[in-house]
Amino acid sequence: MAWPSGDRCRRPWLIGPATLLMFLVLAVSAEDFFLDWHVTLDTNIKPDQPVIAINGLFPGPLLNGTTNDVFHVNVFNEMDEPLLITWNGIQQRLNSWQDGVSGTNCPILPGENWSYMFQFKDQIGTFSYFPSLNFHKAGGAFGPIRINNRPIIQVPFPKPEAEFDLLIGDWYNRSFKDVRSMMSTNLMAYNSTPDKILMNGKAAYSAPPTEAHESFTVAKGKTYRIRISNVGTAWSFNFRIQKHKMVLVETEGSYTNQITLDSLDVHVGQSYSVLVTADQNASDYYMVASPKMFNASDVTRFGIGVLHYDKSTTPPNGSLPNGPDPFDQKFSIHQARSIR
Ligand SMILES: *[C@@H]1O[C@H](CO)[C@@H](O)[C@H](O)[C@H]1NC(C)=O
Ligand SMILES: *[C@@H]1O[C@H](CO)[C@@H](O)[C@H](O)[C@H]1NC(C)=O
Ligand SMILES: *[C@@H]1O[C@H](CO)[C@@H](O)[C@H](O)[C@H]1NC(C)=O
Ligand SMILES: *[C@@H]1O[C@H](CO)[C@@H](O)[C@H](O)[C@H]1NC(C)=O
Ligand SMILES: *[C@@H]1O[C@H](CO)[C@@H](O)[C@H](O)[C@H]1NC(C)=O
Ligand SMILES: CC(=O)N[C@H]1CO[C@H](CO)[C@@H](O)[C@@H]1O
Repeated sequence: MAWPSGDRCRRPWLIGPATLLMFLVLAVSAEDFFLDWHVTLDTNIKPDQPVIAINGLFPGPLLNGTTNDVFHVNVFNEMDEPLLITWNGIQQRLNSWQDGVSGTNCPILPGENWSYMFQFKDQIGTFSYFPSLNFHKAGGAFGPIRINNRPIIQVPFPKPEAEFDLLIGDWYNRSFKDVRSMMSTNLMAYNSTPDKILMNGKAAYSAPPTEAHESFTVAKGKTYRIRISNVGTAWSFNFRIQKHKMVLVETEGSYTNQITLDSLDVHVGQSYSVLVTADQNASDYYMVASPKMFNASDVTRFGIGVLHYDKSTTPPNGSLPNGPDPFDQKFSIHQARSIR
């Protein structure tokens, strides 16, 4: 892999007169957030190989802001290779050099730091960030982004009891460096499949008990917003919750027509918000993400988490909820077309 360096890589001035004016005008209502992020290779965090952690966290910390807020993220690259982080879906108007992709941004060299500065200008919704160079995404450094409405702007559904970020992605049971080498030959790149699916960086419920699984605690009768992003590198997945319906309300910055779903297809890079009401008997229920275009009988590769009712004393039981046939492309297309 090549990345620009030296003269080709001079950084443009951050603050021109126009940008300065923009920030002065908006300073009235928007908030500034100043964050230090230390990006490291972490060998202590499960699952099984060095993961790329931000401030010791995998997935990385939540960026939680409101429309027009300004984020200053000082990224310290404490890995042994160049790094960039991209803010997937943030529009970066007049600000493309903050987007963190090769070509508009210089890589942050090992041992160096660089401060991103960008605004959630006129945006709302659910997004994610991830590292954009060198297959780092297969190792971590991704995380959730929430842009909340300003208080005077109405949200088209009642305020949920709580919100959960749910980053789901395929995962290889080896280091991202090995995965990267593997992907450099066509034969391997086309024929290898991920080994499993993680939910918020955690293994499946069915994995050995030494590996934590994801669990969301809910109260019977209450409604929750789950913000789902596909942070994987290869697999689309179908997401569903045992015995529960989901109401789709938002995707990547737009509120949608509210449709009730048994399951939702999420392709790589996409984000959705669904409302889930805890309207079943107090129990634990499976949350499942199964790969598309892959033989569904191999449940060892599924992402499996738990929706836990706070009064529940029973572990999840019964069979995993069925999704559509993973090879049924008409289902995917029809679902995508029904979202407006
Ligand atoms: C996110 O920000 C909103 C708006 O400031 C706040 O109400 C909410 O509590 C924050 N959530 C988290 C998890 O930080
Ligand atoms: C690197 O971090 C230091 C200390 O926080 C800060 O003063 C400096 O502006 C940062 N450099 C860049 C290029 O962001
Ligand atoms: C990795 O996953 C594959 C299945 O995709 C399995 O055959 C192999 O044993 C796993 N290796 C390790 C070290 O867990
Ligand atoms: C809750 O449990 C009761 C008794 O076991 C059963 O009759 C009822 O159908 C259950 N309700 C739901 C929503 O599953
Ligand atoms: C799916 O896998 C099962 C068990 O591993 C196998 O019996 C079945 O033939 C496979 N189906 C397809 C369509 O490959
Ligand atoms: C999802 C499901 O079937 N949950 C059941 C697990 O077992 C308890 C106790 O038998 C039932 O009450 C739950 O409904």
